[in-house]
Amino acid sequence: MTRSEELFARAIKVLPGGVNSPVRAFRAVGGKPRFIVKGLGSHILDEDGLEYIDYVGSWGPMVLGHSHPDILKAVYDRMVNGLSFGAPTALEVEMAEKMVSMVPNIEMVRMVNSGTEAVMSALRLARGATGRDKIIKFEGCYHGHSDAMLVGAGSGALTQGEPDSKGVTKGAARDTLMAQYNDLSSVERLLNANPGEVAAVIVEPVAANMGVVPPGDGFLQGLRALCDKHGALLIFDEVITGFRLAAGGAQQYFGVRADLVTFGKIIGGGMPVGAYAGSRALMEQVAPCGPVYQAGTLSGNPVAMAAGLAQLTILTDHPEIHTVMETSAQYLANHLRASAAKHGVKMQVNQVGSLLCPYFTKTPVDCFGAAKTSDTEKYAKYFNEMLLRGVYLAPSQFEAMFVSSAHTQQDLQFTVQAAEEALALV
Ligand code: HOZ
Repeated sequence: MTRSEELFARAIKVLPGGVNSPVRAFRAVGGKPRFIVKGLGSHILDEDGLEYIDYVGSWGPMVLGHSHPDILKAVYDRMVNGLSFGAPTALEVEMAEKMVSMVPNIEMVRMVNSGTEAVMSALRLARGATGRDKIIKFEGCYHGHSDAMLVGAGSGALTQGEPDSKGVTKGAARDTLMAQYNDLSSVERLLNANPGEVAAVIVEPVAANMGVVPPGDGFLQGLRALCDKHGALLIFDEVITGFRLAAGGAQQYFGVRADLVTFGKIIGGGMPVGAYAGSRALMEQVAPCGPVYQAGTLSGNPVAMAAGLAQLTILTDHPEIHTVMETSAQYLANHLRASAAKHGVKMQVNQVGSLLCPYFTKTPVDCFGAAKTSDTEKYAKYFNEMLLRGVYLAPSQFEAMFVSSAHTQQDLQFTVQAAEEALALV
């Protein structure tokens, strides 16, 4: 028995499924999860001393790779002075100023503790500010696990085959309306059928929890126009795309304005954190300024702020990082396509910025329906062959592959060689 297997055997006795978040249980790909002891740059090391090139990157936040010395130093320098006060610290102000300076169209920020919390709070704010109840989301988009968002959800809910979770009351789900990603007419129909009732349309500007599905030409612009026409707010869930696609996130990358933006783990450099942000007029609806209540002892936690601020500072000091990551992702995507063609594997590779995803299907993947045509058994086989060769991919078809600025040319070459071998076997 390996050390990871031993730990997993213990884990399943005390943690549901042996894990604290479903996808990492490896159920979608078979086999046992690897227990990680260490990460450095683009590599992670497991309990058995096996090393992998990591393309999960803690599901997105490790844009600079693991254990970046500036981030570790910021955490250490902060933590020796205390871990949490439940009172304001200077770091929260600096962090909010930094985010406002980087992201277009936001004037104020409220820090929370996770992307789930950010979305839940932004929806409450949208409802409070508009006096409307309904929310439009897209099938296959994932916005964390708050009740109202566990309807047609992507990520683990989709992998698990339960896009509508048990335990969500009809009442909580009733006001969530479902549209189809990249299909503006589906949004328009819902807005027309619910006049004056839709508080917000929430979207992942790049859908990255059903694999990676880029917005089609005019889709995000069309959402903006529809929201303006119907008096609804447009919420960009940038838990994955924020500060990753560009310093200013998807708003900058696609040139489309959102009313509210939600962020997650990336603004903590890997520490647990989230935030929502928008115009002063909207954000001043939040307590203690306004009537929309939301609070949290660990919100703006100084250690998380220190890590996040260090990461965002590096991103602003080195504006070339986003191009470097995008170029690496393009390299991987091109080589994957070439290897698939060489071995007669029907594959689509979607790539936007530093996000990519190979789908085992002949159908171009531009929507949820097309994503579901992927042969998930083939993905599982491919995943395991890559793992055997020392490449750690998302243990589910319906997640993204995350490239960081720490991935070297050598890593990329190793990865495409491993993929070449794996694709010959699927
Ligand atoms: N929901 C995350 C993927 N989109 C997975 C979280 C985890 O297992 O850490």
